[in-house]
Amino acid sequence: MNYVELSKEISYALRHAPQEYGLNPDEEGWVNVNQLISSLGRKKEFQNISEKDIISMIHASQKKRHECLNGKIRALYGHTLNQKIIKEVMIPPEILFHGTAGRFVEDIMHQGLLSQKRQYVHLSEDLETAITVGKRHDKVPVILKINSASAHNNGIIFFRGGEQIWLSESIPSQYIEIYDLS
Ligand code: HQG
Repeated sequence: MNYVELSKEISYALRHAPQEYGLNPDEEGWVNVNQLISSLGRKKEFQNISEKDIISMIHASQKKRHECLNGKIRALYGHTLNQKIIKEVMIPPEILFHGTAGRFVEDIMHQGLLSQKRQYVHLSEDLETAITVGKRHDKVPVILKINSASAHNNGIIFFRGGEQIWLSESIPSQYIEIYDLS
């Protein structure tokens, strides 16, 4: 069983294209796990997948991207669906990080951090996750430090994503500074 491929396929289905898989996420993004399994089964490589395999895949992953409970499964973050997924509002830690590409920094410092194609801005509690995320966009990423306590005090809403991941509305540039990695 290739857990990475399974994880990517499930992320695609739950974050971006549930209709393609005949799935109808509820307002928190949950779908019926058996419906997902039968839809995945149309592809040769996922023909014999069971709920147990999916749970093992979630546990094997370093990043908690999905949650499977009581016959249902959801992606914890990353959604681009039109239907906005309702997340749990929470008080963020004092500081959060965001890894990005150098070429985006000027715009970010003017417009703030925007969610772009996704439903929320994605932030992380730890530097390491931010660096990994930034490397998806740039060989030498830029790390932004977000003054989340101050943003929260001024009414910006934060939500819980995965274990390391926080979600938020747009973050105006006054709360953002470049973090010196050296
Ligand atoms: C940038 C992965 C110009 C932003 C990760 C980012 C994450 C701006 C890019 C999750 C901007 C969007 C999401 C502005 C933001 N001007 N660029 N005003 N505001 N940007 O992929 O946060 O591994 O949609 O800096 O771990 O990189 O798949 O978001 O570079 O948690 O589970 O626009 O995806 O999770 O890129 O990554 P993305 P992201 P998984």
